[in-house]
Amino acid sequence: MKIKEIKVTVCSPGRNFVTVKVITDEGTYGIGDATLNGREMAVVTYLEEHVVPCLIGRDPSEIEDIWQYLYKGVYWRKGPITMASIAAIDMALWDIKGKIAGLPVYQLLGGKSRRGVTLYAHANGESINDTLDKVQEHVDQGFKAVRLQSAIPGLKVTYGVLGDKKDYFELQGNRPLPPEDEWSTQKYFNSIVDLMRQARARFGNEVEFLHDVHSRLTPIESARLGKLMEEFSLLFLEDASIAENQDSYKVIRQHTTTPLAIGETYNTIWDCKDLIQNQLIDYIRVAATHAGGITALRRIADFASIYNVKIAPHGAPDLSPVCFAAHMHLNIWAPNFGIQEFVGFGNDKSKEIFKHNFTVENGMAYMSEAPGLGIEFDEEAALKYPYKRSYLPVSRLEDGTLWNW
Ligand code: KDG
Ligand code: MG
Repeated sequence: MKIKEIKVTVCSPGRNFVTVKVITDEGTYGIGDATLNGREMAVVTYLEEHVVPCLIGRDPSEIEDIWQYLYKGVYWRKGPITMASIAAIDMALWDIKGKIAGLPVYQLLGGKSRRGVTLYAHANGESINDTLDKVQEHVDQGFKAVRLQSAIPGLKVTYGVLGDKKDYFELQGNRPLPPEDEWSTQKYFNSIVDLMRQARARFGNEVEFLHDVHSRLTPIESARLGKLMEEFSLLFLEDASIAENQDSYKVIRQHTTTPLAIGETYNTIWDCKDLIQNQLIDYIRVAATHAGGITALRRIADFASIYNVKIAPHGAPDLSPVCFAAHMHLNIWAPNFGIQEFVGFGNDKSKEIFKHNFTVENGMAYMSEAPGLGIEFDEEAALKYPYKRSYLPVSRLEDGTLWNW
């Protein structure tokens, strides 16, 4: 069997998604997600100009060799554009392998380690009460874990809070240039403790709480936050600080027992090797789309398992449902699975394009025995929603200084 054709499609059913379809000469095909929020077209060019021509005629069953060829075989290793491209091809090849074997991908990884995948939902509000009402909605739906983000009093916008937008899937619909958000560490500290205190007072200890700092704090500030959060027993505190210098997490770790999670922007195991090996984190949040696909995430999960670090894959609305499918297979298999971020299965336009039969019940996601990844991509439907340039906001301090994401 040979790879005959590879198509790259960008669609925007609210968010931009880059989808790869690898087609064999025997007619079997597989799909993969190559979406890199705000840099989508760079990945499309990388794939079309530098990856697709090298893969035509190759044997699609040689997933590992193709992965190594696209990673080691290239002088310029790593980076988000390279790794998103490798990821999409890798997912598509696993999809093909599963379809040919007549087995879901998780069976090829080693089979199920659990009945279903535990999810955490998002509660984002304009005020603490508003956020807590959203927690209530998720609890009423059966979720046992919820991420809490609330608008910070005194700031015009708080990243991650919806404002007047109806849903996450439209959040970035019309941002042809990056908007600018404000950040104040002092204002944040003035409100975050109240949010968690009121949440525990209202929901007791039956619900797991999580919180994402979006890397806005320095390590010592994160250490302080971690200590303040201890009384609220978070499942994890996410992206407390940037960890380009992985050693910097030692500062946080030595001050607090609040569990730490990081990794959604990481592209390889090298970005988190020290964090994992030195047990500076508890959850690694790499996404299949951004860190080299199923092949790479399987390797990171195995490495992390030696150090008691669990996987908690990124699940934001800017990862396509194809990435969610890849995560489902990894999560159901990985002995060290922690939790999966979940914001729903997309809006109606997205559901018209991506078809699957994953189900959610009482805060858990379940999958069928469908062979491969168990997700279909409708190219005709995708063409109805063309690419729209759109960016995440940049973050500035109140005096104008450009700040961390
Ligand atoms: O592209 C950026 C988003 O995916 C990110 O802001 C979402 O932090 C995020 C999360 O945890 O889902
Ligand atoms: Mg995050």
